[in-house]
Amino acid sequence: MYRRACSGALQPPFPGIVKIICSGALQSPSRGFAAAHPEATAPFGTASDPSGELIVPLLYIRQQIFDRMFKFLTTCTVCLIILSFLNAQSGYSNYTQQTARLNALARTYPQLTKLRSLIKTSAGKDIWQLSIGLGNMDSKPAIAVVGGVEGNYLIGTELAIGFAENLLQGSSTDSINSLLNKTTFYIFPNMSPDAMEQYFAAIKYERQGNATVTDDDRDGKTNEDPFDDLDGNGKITVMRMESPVGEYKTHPDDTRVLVKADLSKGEKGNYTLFTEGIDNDKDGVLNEDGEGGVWFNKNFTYKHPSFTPGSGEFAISELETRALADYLYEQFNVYAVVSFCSNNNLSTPLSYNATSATQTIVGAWLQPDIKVNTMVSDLYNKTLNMKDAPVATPGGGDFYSWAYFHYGRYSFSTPGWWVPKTKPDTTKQEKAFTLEDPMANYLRWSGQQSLGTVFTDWKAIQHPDFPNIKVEVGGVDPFVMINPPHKLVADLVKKHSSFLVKLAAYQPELDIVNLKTEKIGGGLTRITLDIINKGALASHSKLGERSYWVKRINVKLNTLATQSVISGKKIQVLNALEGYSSQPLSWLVKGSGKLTIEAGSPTTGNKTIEILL
Ligand SMILES: [Ca+2]
Ligand SMILES: [Ca+2]
Ligand SMILES: [Ca+2]
Ligand SMILES: [Ca+2]
Repeated sequence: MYRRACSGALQPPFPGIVKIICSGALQSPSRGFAAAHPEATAPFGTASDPSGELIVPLLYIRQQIFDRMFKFLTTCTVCLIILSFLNAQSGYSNYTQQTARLNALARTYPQLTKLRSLIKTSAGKDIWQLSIGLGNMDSKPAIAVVGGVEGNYLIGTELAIGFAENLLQGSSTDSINSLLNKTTFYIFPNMSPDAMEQYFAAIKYERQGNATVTDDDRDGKTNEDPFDDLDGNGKITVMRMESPVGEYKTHPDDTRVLVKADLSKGEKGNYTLFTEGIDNDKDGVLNEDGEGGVWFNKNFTYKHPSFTPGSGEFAISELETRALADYLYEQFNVYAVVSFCSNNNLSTPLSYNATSATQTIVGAWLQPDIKVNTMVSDLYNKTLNMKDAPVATPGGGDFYSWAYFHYGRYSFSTPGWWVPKTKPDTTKQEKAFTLEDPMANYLRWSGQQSLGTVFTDWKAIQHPDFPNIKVEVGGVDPFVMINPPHKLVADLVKKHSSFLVKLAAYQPELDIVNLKTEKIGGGLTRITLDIINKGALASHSKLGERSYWVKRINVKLNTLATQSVISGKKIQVLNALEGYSSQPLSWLVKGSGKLTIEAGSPTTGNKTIEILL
């Protein structure tokens, strides 16, 4: 038996295992191997025939086995090194790697960080919150930084974790140390961990929904018609079907690309476009209900798109949306929310819409907040120096709109990266496009950047739902048009970190100046002073000023029992103080001795002065 094992079954499985490991099935090669070859689980020392007859000298066999084991382990090690190298090259961190990076920061910088799981998603993945600051973090004005707002924007999560890494690596410098003395950062790197893992899955597609099981088309069945990888390339792209009444035609300068035919110019389309797949449930619609439940960026309260796929049964229906909203509502010290997703008011600021802004239910940013947006956008563009960002209108139920309209804070959002407008490379005989199109531009750019294969060429398939019609599968890879090649991530992290640090320097900051006390007879003293905002941002957004849930600047006179305030309020609440502005206040106080005046709010910090009457 052993001879058989040695000369036959035992020999080939070793290279077999190596092959399995090399091809990526790392989890259970030994289990698979053992199941397929139970004889190989026999201890090596029992190398004897059942009859007890030794067929080959034992030492020789041991040496043979040792040699093979050594070769096997060496090959495994090489494979693992190659795998980890490839992994490092491919770049984007999956959930496990994100978790490891955050834990590493918490371990390395215990004095400056607090890492906790805000909540677990329905799939059991932690929503991490990394708070960075000094001392009592919740008592200082804060910026919330949120990534994974959309599960397909991996760059957003990289920017959020990368910012934390950059900030903490610089924490020994005086400038970062004094920043952390004044400002707290609440970082939520990935609000869509269930969806984001689709990037790393066997079949890649841009997913935004979490693991909540949903019936997207409300037919009583769940996940009954997902995408189908018809060409077996591990990616969900698109299908084009020839049709005399199709909406699409090929791009005049790049035949790989389809563009909408312009009916107003008398153009005629000849293709209909679908996502890749078949009609699994035969209801006449393709891929209408696959895996992927509720979208984080569709589940918030402002203009919640109820009854649309991905929005949830009701606003804030999901564990992670609820947890974040609940948490932030209690954090009165947050003055700005910076999120990374398709929504964008950083590279291009919003413009004032008087009609919507003056409605009873405010439908657009208020004018003073638009000014702030313009200023912050200017800071962003000067720091990033990236042009031609795509325009995106929030789709409702989105986090960025909630942060302004319902949370009442300055809300800034950016995709973090977009495909630059690309000039033709004349050395490659490229010509200027006669028709501007994002995909054609992307393919030109990726070609010039030598990014390798990013487009699956159109290939005809037999489609069961469209017999006798020419259907082709192909198209640009998922993710690549919204997430940069990983080699660009470090520079983007550096620039966005710089932007966030500069934004913190715009923080509202309260002070009390120009104090004057005048004795006016009769034991009365007139006190005058200016409350000023030394920061560039207003103490609160104008919209926040209207919110009962935002804590405005409170000014309080603490008098002795022998003192009384004759005129002026002992306690008063101020409206938002614009950036670099002041508000004069005065009181008439009767009596003598010490009194203190306190002014402050969670977003501006506090200031106390002492006066001797
Ligand atoms: Ca369904
Ligand atoms: Ca495919
Ligand atoms: Ca269907
Ligand atoms: Ca399908």
